Order: sequence, then C-alpha cells, then structure tokens
Amino acid sequence: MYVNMADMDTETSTQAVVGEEEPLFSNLDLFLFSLIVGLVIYWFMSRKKPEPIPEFKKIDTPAPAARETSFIEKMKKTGKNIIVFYGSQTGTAEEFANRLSKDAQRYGMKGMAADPEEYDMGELSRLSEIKNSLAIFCMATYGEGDPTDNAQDFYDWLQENDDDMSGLNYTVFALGNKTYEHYNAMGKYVDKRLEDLGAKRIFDLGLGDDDGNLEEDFVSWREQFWPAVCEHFGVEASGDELSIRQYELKEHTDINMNKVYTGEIGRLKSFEVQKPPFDSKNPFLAPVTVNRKLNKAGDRHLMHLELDITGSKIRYESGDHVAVFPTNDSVLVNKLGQILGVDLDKVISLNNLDEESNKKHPFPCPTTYRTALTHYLDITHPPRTNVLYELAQYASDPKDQENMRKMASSSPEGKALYQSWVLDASRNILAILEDMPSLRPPVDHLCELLPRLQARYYSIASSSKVHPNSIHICAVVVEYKTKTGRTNKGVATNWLKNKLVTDNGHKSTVPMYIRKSQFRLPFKATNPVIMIGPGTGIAPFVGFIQERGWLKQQGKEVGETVMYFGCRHKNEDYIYQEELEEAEKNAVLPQLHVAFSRDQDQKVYVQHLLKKNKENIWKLIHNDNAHIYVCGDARNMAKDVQSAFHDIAEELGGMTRTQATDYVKKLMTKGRYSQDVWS
Ligand SMILES: Cc1cc2nc3c(=O)[nH]c(=O)nc-3n(C[C@H](O)[C@H](O)[C@H](O)COP(=O)(O)OP(=O)(O)OC[C@H]3O[C@@H](n4cnc5c(N)ncnc54)[C@H](O)[C@@H]3O)c2cc1C
Ligand SMILES: NC(=O)c1ccc[n+]([C@@H]2O[C@H](COP(=O)([O-])OP(=O)(O)OC[C@H]3O[C@@H](n4cnc5c(N)ncnc54)[C@H](OP(=O)(O)O)[C@@H]3O)[C@@H](O)[C@H]2O)c1
Ligand SMILES: Cc1cc2nc3c(=O)[nH]c(=O)nc-3n(C[C@H](O)[C@H](O)[C@H](O)COP(=O)(O)O)c2cc1C
Ligand SMILES: *[C@@H]1O[C@H](CO)[C@@H](O)[C@H](O)[C@H]1NC(C)=O
Ligand SMILES: *[C@@H]1O[C@H](CO)[C@@H](O)[C@H](O)[C@H]1NC(C)=O
Ligand SMILES: CC(=O)N[C@H]1CO[C@H](CO)[C@@H](O)[C@@H]1O
Repeated sequence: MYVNMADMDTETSTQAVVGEEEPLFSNLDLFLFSLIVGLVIYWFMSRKKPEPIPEFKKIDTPAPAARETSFIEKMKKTGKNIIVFYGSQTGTAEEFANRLSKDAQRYGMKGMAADPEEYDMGELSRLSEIKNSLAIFCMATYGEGDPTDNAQDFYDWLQENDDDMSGLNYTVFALGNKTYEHYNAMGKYVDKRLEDLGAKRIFDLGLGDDDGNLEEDFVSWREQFWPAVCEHFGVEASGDELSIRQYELKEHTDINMNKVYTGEIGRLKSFEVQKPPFDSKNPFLAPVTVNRKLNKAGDRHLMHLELDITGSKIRYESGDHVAVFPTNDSVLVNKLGQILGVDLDKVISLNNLDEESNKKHPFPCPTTYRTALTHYLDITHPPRTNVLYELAQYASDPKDQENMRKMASSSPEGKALYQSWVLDASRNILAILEDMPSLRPPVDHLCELLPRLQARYYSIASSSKVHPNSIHICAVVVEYKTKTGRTNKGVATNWLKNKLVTDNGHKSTVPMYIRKSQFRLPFKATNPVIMIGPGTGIAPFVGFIQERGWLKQQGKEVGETVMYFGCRHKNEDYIYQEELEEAEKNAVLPQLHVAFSRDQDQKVYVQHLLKKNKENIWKLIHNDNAHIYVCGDARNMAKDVQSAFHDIAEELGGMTRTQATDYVKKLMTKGRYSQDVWS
C-alpha cells in the first residue's frame, strides 16, 4: 500500500489546525484563546511595572547608553572596510569572526567583527558606499536548521526582504555538524539568499563540520580565502602569520572592590539586582531545592535537580531547555596559577587595543585572574590550534615550539599530531602545560586566547502545569579517564552534583535562563504520542507525562501515551521507575516499554522494542496521527531509532526504502517527528 502524503498535510503540532471533524472553535480552542489573551495581558501588565524580586536588595541601574546601530557609520568613522558578522550560540562563530577581522590587518585592510543583533542589518545593501568593502558571514546552524538566537532577526529579515544587494561583495563560512539532518542549513541559506538578491559572492561558501575538525575546515578555507580577497581588491598579500595582541593588560593596584567583577555574567552585582526579564545576559540565580541521585547502583552518578524560580516571572513549557552557567573546578584553577607562577588574586583588566570596538574586554573587567579562570574561560576543552599557534612563542624549547606550530599548520603531519596529542588524548590547557615544561605563557595572553566558558543546556524534566515554580533537571555526571591517565571531569555536571540545597545556611543557587524549543506536545491532546528516550533522554518525557496526567485530571480527553525507555540494568539505572510505573497504573501512560540493554547476553535497545511492536507503532502513526518524539544521544541512538522507523514504514506501509525515508522526513516537516538530541 502506498501512503497518501496529503493526509498528513492537515497536521502540525505548533499551529492550530482545524480538523474536518471539529467545529471551528472547540472548547479547547476557546480555552487556549482565553489563556493566551490572559497571558498577553499579564505580560503587558507585568512589563509596565517591573518589580525587583523582594528578597534581593534593590539598586538602581542606569539605563544603558544608546547604542550605535549603524555599522556603515561605524565603519566609515573608524576606517574599516571589512565587516564580519557572526551567528553564534556557543562562541565558535564569534571567535572565527574575530580571527578573520584580525587577519585583515595583515593585508593592509581593516576589519571588524559584528553581532547582527546589535546592528541595523537593513543597511547591508548600502555597504557598497564604502570602497573595497566586503561582508563576511560566519553562521552556525542549530536545531532543525535554525539560526542562532543572535541571528534570528537577521534571518527573518532576509526571508522577508528583497532589497537590491547588487553592490554587496560577500562570502560565507558556515559552521555545523554533519551528524545533524540539516547540515549547515543556515550558512547555505545566507549564501544562496544573498546571491538571489544580487550580491556578489567573491569566495566560495566554506563548510565547517564540527563532527570532523571544524578548526581545520576553517583554517583551510581561510588560507585560500585571503589570497582570493587580495586578488579581488588588488592588494599585496604580505601574509606573515605575526601574532597580534587584541587586548592590553592593565593591572589595578588601587581599586574599589565593589567595581570588580566576581563572576557575574551580566551587570555588575547582578546578584543583588535580580530583575526580570532573565536571559543569557541576565541569568536568574535559582535556589536549588532538590538534588538527589537517581540510580540505585553502578559507578555513574545520574541526578535529579530542582531549581526554584518563584518570583522570577520565568515561564517555561514542557520541552524547553534550561541553560545553566557553571563554574570551573577550583583545583584546576589553582593548578593553573601554580604552574604559571602567578598571583591569581591580582585585579586586572584586558582592554581592547581597538578602542572603537564594541567589545571592550574579552570577559567582564576589571576582575581577578582567579575569577576569569573560574567563571569566564573554558579551561577544560582541548584548545584549538590557533591557541597553540599563538602560545608557541612562549615555548623556550625550540622542539616544543616547532611541534606547536606544526599542530596549527595544515600539513598532514601537523594535523595528525594535533589529532593524537591534543584531541585523542583529551589534553586540556593544564595537561598541555604539564606535558610541555618549556611552555610558560604569560597568564594575561592565555586569558586573551582561551574561549569563553559556555552555558550548558538541559532538557527540562518537569511540566509547568504541575510545577509552575520549579524547573527540574535530569543529568548524568561526566567523568572519564584520558589516554594520558588523567581523570577529566565535566564542568557543569560535577559542579551541579556538588550543589547542596543549603550551604552553611545559605541557599545554593544556579545562574540559569530558559531557551525555548520546538519540542512540543501536540496541540490536540487527543493525538497519541510516542516518546523514545533512553538514559538521560527521558528528561523531557518526565515533563510530558506530567502534563498528559494533568490534562487528564482536568477532564480532558487525552490520546494514547506511549513511552520507550532504555537503560543498562533494571536494578541499576532504571531512573524514574516509580514515576513511570505510577503513571502506567493510573492509565496516564498506558504503554510503557523498557529495554534493559545489559540484563541478557544480547543487547536490547529501544529500537528493538519498537520493531517488536511494529504493528501497533504503525497503526498509531499511520491511522491515528501519532506524534513521535526522540530524545537523548544524537550520535548513535537517534539515528538507529530513525532507521527503525524507516524499516517499519517500509515493511508495514509497503514502501520502497526511498519512500519510507521520505515518509519519515515528511513527518518531520509536519512537526510529527521531533528530536531533542545531543552528544
Ligand atoms: C539541547 C541540549 C539538551 C541537553 N539535555 C541534557 C539533559 O537533559 N541531560 C543531560 O545530562 N545532558 C543534557 N545535555 C548535555 C549537557 O548540555 C552537557 O553537555 C553535559 O551535561 C556535559 O556537560 P559538562 O559541563 O559536565 O561536561 P564538559 O565539561 O562540557 O565535558 C563534556 C565533554 O567531555 C568530552 N568527553 C566526555 N566523555 C568523554 C569520554 N568518555 N572520552 C573523551 N571525551 C569525553 C567530550 O568532548 C564532551 O563534549 C543537553 C545538551 C543539549 C545541547
Ligand atoms: N557518543 C556515544 O557513542 C554516546 C552513546 C550513548 C550516550 N552518549 C552520551 O553519553 C552521555 C550519557 O548518556 P546516558 O547516560 O543518557 O545514556 P546511557 O545510560 O549510557 O545509555 C542509555 C541506554 O541506551 C543504550 N544505548 C546505547 N547505544 C544505543 C543505541 N545506538 N541505540 C539505542 N540505545 C542505545 C545503552 O545501552 P548500552 O550502554 O548497554 O550499550 C543504555 O541501555 C550523554 O551525554 C549521551 O548523549 C554518547
Ligand atoms: C543542540 C545543537 C544543535 C545543532 N544543530 C545543528 C544542525 O541542525 N545543523 C548543523 O549543521 N549543525 C548543528 N549543530 C552544530 C553547531 O552548528 C556547531 O557545533 C557550531 O560550530 C556551533 O557554533 P557556535 O559555537 O558559534 O554556536 C548543532 C549543535 C548543537 C549543540
Ligand atoms: C565588489 O567587487 C567588484 C568586482 O567584482 C568591484 O568592482 C566592486 O567595486 C566591489 N564593491 C565594493 C563595494 O567594493
Ligand atoms: C557533532 O554531533 C555529534 C552528534 O550530535 C556529536 O557526537 C559530536 O560530538 C558533535 N561534535 C562536536 C565537536 O560537538
Ligand atoms: C566544581 C568546583 O569545584 N567548583 C568550584 C569552582 O569555583 C567556585 C568559586 O571558587 C567554587 O565555589 C566551586 O565550588
């Protein structure tokens, strides 16, 4: 039997689609309508009088000075001719943009990196007012081919706008990860769209694959890009890889300690000024109210945390993510201070040598080295090759210097050395310093080069209907032995693990904010849902199950709810067993299937159980409009599960392989097959 794809066109999860069998406004619609109106009114009212949270001291903060949003004016004023926009979530694209704008100097041009969110992108078509000008775009892709948060407006604008861009010269470097379905979708889109609008691509789109070696992709692209630019503009390529500092060190000897950043992400002393709205630049310090171990045995630590958001005005939906700002292990920080022989408590600023730059400091300044290394800098991931290249000058042993430069080069030998000595050996900066005793860089240059410490995301493991004032996290502590015999510890998970509910009578807090996702229960509660989430992949489904239970309690008709969970041993890491079995007993979760992978000789995974129950699965998908949700490991599990669905569609839908994969793809575009996966 072949499938009528048109059947699915009436279904989406995010939009209110009027089904044939329903009146124009069902009770649910009215309920949701009034709920939305209510929320809008509430939002409006709450905006008018932003109240600080009572338990914190109120300090008036001055309104930020009006920002210059014209990049054309800024470029003219500062004599820049190259602008490098970045769409970046975790900082890589931003770092590449900074490096490209710095590169420009070597060729007698002047570049500036720019956040599209901060500028009026409507000016793009006017860039040609500047002679020999060029726009470079470093664009990362997220989710289902989505832009990063800071590029969302730019993306919307590009889609809607049809300015004539014929005077614009541009190039794009895309950042993505091949293991995702929509590989580099954002970079490809910008590249294509600008061409369609008449702009001139002066160098081919670069595709960076984070699953391979993103740094290498970037460096190879850049090596060919600059000569092309020079040729285009007819300038001489001087091309020396000289190291140029972007920041200069200022040591403060006499400073009011109230003006020194001590780990605040956004405003100084934001600890006291907790004012909504809370976001990545102004995270909320949520007290930890629960922190318990979930697994009964085994050498891992799976944990359940609850964060209190009372009074924060933070709202979330089941399926959203919570972003958490961790701090680094003080043991590591102390060791870095020791090996570099510095006083970590010295108060310093790193000031941008380019005074016109929007980015005055690489991280909040003034601060101490200890704070920078603890709160602001990533000291645990293996450093990128550009960091090694810049640090090489500080190795007193010529052999070390040569090796470091080699690792940063594009020679096959150098790439192999970097892969084995740094990546495969999971050497962080401390391990590198320990294993290269001649390398002792000044700490301020190291601080300039290290990337920013990033927030970590967690799929929220609660429903806001049941827990409006708390956000639950389910996570597994990362800890592993490296090839050099060291034990590496995951930054955020080890920090969370040690978060006590109260610490000497004080509430421990976690700086956090919410990131909206597309991972949503179906609009119509009567649609069946099939949830597949082994291991910590269960997280959002704990929330989904709570929500379906709540809907049922409200007397709503709720469709079939099906869970496929997997873990190693029934008696070890069957997490949330009580909650799941309780939901099963109360008919909130009529179908609970658990794959215990290691309780028998042969591995049993969720996809094996799916295939075992293929008739039921196919009926739910094909006849009953079920929505499918997959959460957890992206590398293997999500792929294997997807191919199990291909198998089922092929077998029970009587399709060819191509038709079966198209069928699943179509489910995805209709919002009926959603993934929340990570690695
Ligand atoms: C959208 C999204 C949702 C997420 N939801 C959840 C969730 O609900 N629950 C959850 O637990 N996590 C979740 N994660 C993952 C989470 O964000 C963190 O990445 C994870 O907790 C590890 O953070 P960490 O700071 O402890 O580890 P890090 O300090 O960031 O260390 C992790 C890194 O260590 C390296 N590494 C780890 N193990 C090994 C090994 N065996 N050998 C060599 N290298 C290794 C890898 O490079 C890895 O990237 C989610 C991620 C995303 C993007
Ligand atoms: N890169 C990888 O290969 C990989 C794999 C799994 C998890 N992870 C990551 O490691 C972290 C820990 O994960 P976790 O603790 O949530 O998971 P977990 O407890 O390690 O795994 C949960 C269950 O999934 C099983 N599983 C392993 N491979 C699978 C596959 N291809 N398809 C279906 N099920 C599979 C496991 O079986 P067995 O362990 O018995 O095989 C186990 O029963 C997460 O960050 C996750 O993203 C990475
Ligand atoms: C949650 C998540 C989702 C992602 N989704 C995609 C995707 O759909 N397509 C893609 O090509 N890359 C995807 N990536 C890879 C990122 O684009 C890539 O790691 C990039 O280097 C990140 O750049 P940034 O640090 O500037 O944000 C994803 C990464 C994460 C963590
Ligand atoms: C863009 O490139 C073309 C050559 O391809 C050149 O003639 C033009 O002047 C450039 N535009 C700007 C604004 O530099
Ligand atoms: C790319 O994605 C895969 C799967 O999502 C993941 O295993 C891998 O670690 C990612 N690469 C990087 C460098 O993040
Ligand atoms: C995991 C860990 O040790 N975190 C520490 C990082 O540093 C801060 C501030 O010094 C400590 O409070 C954390 O405990």
